[in-house]
Amino acid sequence: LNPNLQSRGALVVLEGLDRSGKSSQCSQLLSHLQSIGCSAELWRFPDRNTAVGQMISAYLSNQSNLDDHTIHLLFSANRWEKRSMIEEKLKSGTTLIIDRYSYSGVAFSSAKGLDFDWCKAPEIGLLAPDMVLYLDISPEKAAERGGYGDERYERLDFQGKVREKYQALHDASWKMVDACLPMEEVQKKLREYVLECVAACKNGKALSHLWS
Ligand code: NYM
Ligand code: MG
Repeated sequence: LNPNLQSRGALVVLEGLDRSGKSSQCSQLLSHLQSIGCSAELWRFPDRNTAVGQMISAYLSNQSNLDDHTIHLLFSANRWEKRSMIEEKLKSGTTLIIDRYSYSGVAFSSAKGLDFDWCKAPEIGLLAPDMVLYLDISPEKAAERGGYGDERYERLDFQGKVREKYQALHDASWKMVDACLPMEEVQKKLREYVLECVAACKNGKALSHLWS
């Protein structure tokens, strides 16, 4: 172990279409990490608890209307308001599992027709995840899972566009997991990836920033 390297927690992001199973997988991951004595927390974006988050929540539940650019920037602001807390957590040795991050921001807004690079711009400088786990599912299969809710974006045709945008965003650092495998198998794969990532960060892997 190089003594100049800082041991820290890992920043792990789960992404995927609505009803891809992210939230259940995230909570199982958290329980697993905690059960093996790893300090970990589960966060999600949007974080609906802040003032900005409440505006986002009202928009998603159709209680308010906002210009597409405006809501995009609010989603981004919601990450920026948590940026320093994320950094503190990681530096204190806590691993963060985050349900959605900047990739959701870009995929959902650009699927509406906003310029892809314009959508990426406000995310520049946020902490880059150490690992992105993408739960891959077709919108048709996702819709079979008890159907979508009533929130904005939860429509089959739109989810298809979001998936295309995710495909444009993903790079070699993403781990693609077939979300149609049995839940336990998805969880098994996710655990393997996360443990690998936690070990790398413990051994001094440096933090980086978007978009890297
Ligand atoms: N969403 C989420 C965005 O449009 N932009 C973002 O930056 C983020 C983080 O919010 N359909 C969308 C994706 C989801 C919706 O998220 C609510 P969830 O995880 O379903 O509560
Ligand atoms: Mg949802």
